[in-house]
Amino acid sequence: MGIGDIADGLARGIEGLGATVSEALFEPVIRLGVTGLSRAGKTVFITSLVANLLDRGRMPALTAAANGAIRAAYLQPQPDDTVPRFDFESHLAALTGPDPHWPEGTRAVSELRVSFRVQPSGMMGNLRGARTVHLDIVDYPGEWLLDLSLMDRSYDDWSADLLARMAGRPGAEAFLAQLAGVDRAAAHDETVARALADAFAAHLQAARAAGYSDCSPGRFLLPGELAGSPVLTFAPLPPGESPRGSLGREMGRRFAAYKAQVVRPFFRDHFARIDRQIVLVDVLGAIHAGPAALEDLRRSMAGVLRAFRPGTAGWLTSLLGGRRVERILFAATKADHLHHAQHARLTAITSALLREAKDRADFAGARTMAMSIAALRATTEETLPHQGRSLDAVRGTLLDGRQAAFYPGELPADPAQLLAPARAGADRWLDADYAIMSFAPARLQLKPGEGPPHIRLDRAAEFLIGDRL
Ligand SMILES: Nc1nc2c(ncn2[C@@H]2O[C@H](COP(=O)(O)OP(=O)(O)OP(=O)(O)O)[C@@H](O)[C@H]2O)c(=O)[nH]1
Ligand SMILES: [Mg+2]
Repeated sequence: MGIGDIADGLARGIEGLGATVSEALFEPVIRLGVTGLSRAGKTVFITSLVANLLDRGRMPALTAAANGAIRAAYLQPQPDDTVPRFDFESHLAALTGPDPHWPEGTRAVSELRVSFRVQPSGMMGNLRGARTVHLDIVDYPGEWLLDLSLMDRSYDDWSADLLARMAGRPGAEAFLAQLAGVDRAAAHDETVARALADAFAAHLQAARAAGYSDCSPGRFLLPGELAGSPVLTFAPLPPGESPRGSLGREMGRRFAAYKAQVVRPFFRDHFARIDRQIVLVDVLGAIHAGPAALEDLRRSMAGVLRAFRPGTAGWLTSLLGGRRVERILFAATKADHLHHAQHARLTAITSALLREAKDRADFAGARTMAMSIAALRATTEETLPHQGRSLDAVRGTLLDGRQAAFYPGELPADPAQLLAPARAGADRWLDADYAIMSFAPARLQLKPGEGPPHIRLDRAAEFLIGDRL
């Protein structure tokens, strides 16, 4: 990371600051970063959070909502003219309409601004008058997040790591077979490069479909307008010489171009100036998928969160122009799959899973917290009799419309009971079975002033933005 890069980051930061009218008018802006791998629950979280900020009847733990300091909340045209607006209305209609369904996976970046008119009650409030606070939120495809972990890696380093892990994964065989017939020192040939890149992309798609989290580069999964371009025509190669004009040299160059022209601008434009961050993790889904998936999730999240390196001179920090993320919430999503009696255990597992990132953030002076949440509660709790004892279960509507009660298994009180075997490479959980069900969103009848039902979304909001309202 050179000085030039840092200067670029700083200049952008200042330019960005000057550009928004509201900041020029001293209306404070909170930029909330919503971080999470694909399917972690970002789009549902943003939709439900915004709906519950507009209609605050279910937000008792958000102090400024409960005590009436928030006089009004409304959606604003977003600050960036070149970023599409987050389609809040369509997502909300999908979740809360007569035929409730989950939104589709996100394919492009979008943005939304919620503005609050805030007047604290009591004498201070009356003296100071009402003020406006803006909350900016960005949504993006989770696939792209993993690219963060590429930034501080060289092409050879990345290749070696990837090739070491690839064997046995879906689609790897076909790619490795092609690779065996390729000489990295041979003169670059676009046909060879394209064939390799296609086989590599096919492998990533297949691995992702099989539940692996660490499938990057992200644009190989969701190329958008970059499909077929040279920045997406590379693949990992085994170590060796790369003379000028060789395949190895060209692949290395494209990897560097991918980082410089695709990854860096994305994070510069959308993650710069983040004050508050929520890291959403589908911990239950990974536990259900088994030890390998949980370890894969742990490693992927550590790789991603390392890039934020709060407090040190990481490349992303340099883009932030010295600005720090002040608060980070680590949230296990979809907690409505569990009876609340088990939420504390899920939270403890989440904390332990993200321990490395949390310690680093704590050390750098950010406030951190872990929590189990459901952005959209799709179940109700129920206690079922079972072989002379009772099981704390949940009930919901399955995707095919049937009703089902469901007991997901008992999470251990000690997170190490899951994390240790996962790290050690166990191929299944020894003394427990964890199930998960795909529930559809429940059909709702919202009263006026009420947002969609959730679990601890109000506490999450209080931690993330409560002090600024
Ligand atoms: N039961 C339950 N399921 C949820 C909740 N939030 C998300 N889900 C499930 O998780 C899936 C993914 O949620 P999204 O919000 O689309 O995930 P995302 O992080 O935006 O995913 P990408 O757009 O692919 O990056 C949904 O389709 C639901 O099946 C929740 O609060 N409760
Ligand atoms: Mg999404």
